[in-house]
Amino acid sequence: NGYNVWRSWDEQGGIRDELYRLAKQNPQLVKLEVLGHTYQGREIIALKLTQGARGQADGTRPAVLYSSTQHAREWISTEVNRRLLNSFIDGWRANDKATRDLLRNNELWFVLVANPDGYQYTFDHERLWRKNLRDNDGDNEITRADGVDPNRNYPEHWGYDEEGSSSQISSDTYRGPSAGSEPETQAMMSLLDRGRFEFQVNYHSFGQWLLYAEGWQTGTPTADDPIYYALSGNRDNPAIPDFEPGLSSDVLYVTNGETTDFAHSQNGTLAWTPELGEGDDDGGFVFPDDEAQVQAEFERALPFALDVAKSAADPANPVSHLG
Ligand code: 0X9
Ligand code: ZN
Repeated sequence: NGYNVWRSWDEQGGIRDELYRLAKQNPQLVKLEVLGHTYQGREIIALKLTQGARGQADGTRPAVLYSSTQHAREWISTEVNRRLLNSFIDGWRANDKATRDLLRNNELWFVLVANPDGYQYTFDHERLWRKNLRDNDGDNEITRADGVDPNRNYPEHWGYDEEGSSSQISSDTYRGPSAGSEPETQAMMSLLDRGRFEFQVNYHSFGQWLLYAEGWQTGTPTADDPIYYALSGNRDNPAIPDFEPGLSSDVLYVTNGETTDFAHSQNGTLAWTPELGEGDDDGGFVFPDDEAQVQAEFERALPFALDVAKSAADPANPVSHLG
């Protein structure tokens, strides 16, 4: 496809193929589930990793969801999450004791591309596309007027105000015609609503933030704060180096109809939105197509991702590599 690192959804050896291959090669560990289909008919795929994955009913072990690429152009989030998925599978295959223990006692779920239509579109047509591919104006072609922001469509304070999402179809934060209207939203909801996820890590880019829910809220302390603080670290010593942790509305901006807010308010899931990669408004979404830099970003994000997995069994006593 002309890139060193990035792989599209549809291409041979692309992300979809890899998910099927990993499931096929690791039947004892991996269960693949099609959560739903997009407007253009692409599958929205989740993998569950746990020992004896296929014989073990879902939700019987403490669960964590690692999701990514709701926003089509945020390729580094696919790639970091893909490497995380592979690191667990590789650790299992290599009989690494810590990995085996984690996967015996927990369910780790992965949705690498939550918006596969949009993601594919960024490879084929427009690198900086963000939303899904709903044909808002019904003219049978995709233009600026189309697409819904998958991260503004959830039935949690949906449409709460015009600042945290938009009613304008051409806006990049268009919230959709109704709460939960989008197939991508419904697919993710079918997973989030199934049982309790202790934690969700919803990778986005960019900005080097470690945001936590709830996005529509401003500065309200909650009973969950001690766990958020323990796992996120602080400004001087954040859980992902150089990522400023904080309530998303404080450090970034307010949102509504947002995924992690839904997970939190509906099911008590504690959820983060790491904003991977640095950059500015022009270049930030286009992470360098460079293996060393992509791997470094993954390695930077890894200890926090592992902390979350290790903490799922007893969230009230979080385990942090920060000590
Ligand atoms: O606006 C968003 O959806 C996210 N930023 S991005 O630049 N990747 O589009 C931030 C969402 C943060 N919201 C919550 N954590 N609630
Ligand atoms: Zn995003």
